[in-house]
Amino acid sequence: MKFVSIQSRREEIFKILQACRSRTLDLFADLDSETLCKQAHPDFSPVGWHLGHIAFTEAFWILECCAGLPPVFSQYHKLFAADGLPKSERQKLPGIEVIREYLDTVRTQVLTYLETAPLEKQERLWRWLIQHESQHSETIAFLLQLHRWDREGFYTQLHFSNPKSLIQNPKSDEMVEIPAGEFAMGSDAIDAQDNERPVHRVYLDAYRIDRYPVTCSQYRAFMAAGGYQERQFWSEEGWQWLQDNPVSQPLYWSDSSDWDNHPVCGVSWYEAEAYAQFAGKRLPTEAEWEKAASWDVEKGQKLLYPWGNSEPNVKLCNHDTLVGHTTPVDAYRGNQSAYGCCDMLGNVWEWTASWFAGYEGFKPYPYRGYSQTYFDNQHRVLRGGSWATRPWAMRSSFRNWYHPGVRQILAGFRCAR
Ligand code: AVJ
Ligand code: FE
Repeated sequence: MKFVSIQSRREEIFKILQACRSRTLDLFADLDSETLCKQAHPDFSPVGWHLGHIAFTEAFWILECCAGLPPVFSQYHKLFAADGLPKSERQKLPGIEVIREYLDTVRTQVLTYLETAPLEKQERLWRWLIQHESQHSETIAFLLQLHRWDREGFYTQLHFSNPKSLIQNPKSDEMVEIPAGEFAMGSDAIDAQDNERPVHRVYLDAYRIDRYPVTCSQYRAFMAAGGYQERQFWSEEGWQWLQDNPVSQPLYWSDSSDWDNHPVCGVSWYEAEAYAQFAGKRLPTEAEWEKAASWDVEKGQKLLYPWGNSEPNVKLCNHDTLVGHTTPVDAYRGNQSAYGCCDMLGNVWEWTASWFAGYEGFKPYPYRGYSQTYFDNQHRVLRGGSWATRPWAMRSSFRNWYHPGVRQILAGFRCAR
């Protein structure tokens, strides 16, 4: 490991805190007060709540726990704490100016504290906090999409300028062969979440995995084959889910062939499972996904990102709400993994077959309810990040998790065999 002075790490954290905040606030530019306070869906809080919760979390961990400062805006603690009120009671919110004032007041104190904070002991917490905001920022982004979609129909506003598919017909059926062997799973880096730790060796038998995420045109074939009507494609649980949630297409779906090379987006885990069954494939385990994304067998090394160790940017993948919707699965040159898998980070989250669970030796951080509460065999792991994922929460070892029935998140999938 190369030595990085505390001072330059302080500066880096300062820069990222500010960059992350600026991306969050961009989402609220000319947002009306009704949308701020309204639930887009009963499973999710209003976007204004997420914004206040970002301020609350920063104040709690940095100002109260680290700096030992007295609480600020304590009248809003119950409202903006994750365990304060049920989601349906989070709609009576202060105005955007007040929430902004809350954010700014906290941030000013936080930056002052950062100047002298004992980073050698706290760096992990600061980096966790940045990722906490990043994740809420993504949630805000897809909730705003849901609101827009309710108002005007999601696809009317889209125009496909850039980037385009590189080739007319990406061979989206192609699979990549991953030979048997060990790889290093997880991360012990300073910015790793508790659920990514510790790094451990995993042996996998040979398998094949799709080179690209499943596209809309592939998924259309499933629909045309009676995908949503035929019992045979669905597991027992999946069929039950379909009876309880009678849908006939992904949530973010368009019939237009303009979308053919885009990844399917807005499917539950059960729909992904059914498609895989239809295709004679299965969903990859998260270990299979991570090995395909990150292992460089020739170097015997794990890479941070499929393309190597350089940070995500606009030329490498569709992320950070820079495009604002999905892009063709082959639109980005040079983002393939060492094994040759494409479009693994950004664009759409990818459902995996795995239940969310702690790796052996798991230690909760910074609190039990961050990850461990969800090791309950009721959450499936997603990998890779979406078009709305912030760069600070996107890497090959990053794990996301949701109930298998959730469709509002920006999720697609790829298959394995
Ligand atoms: C991992 C994205 C499911 O947003 O509920 C945010 C992350 N945890 N605050 C969520 C999280 C606490 C979490 N997800
Ligand atoms: Fe949170």
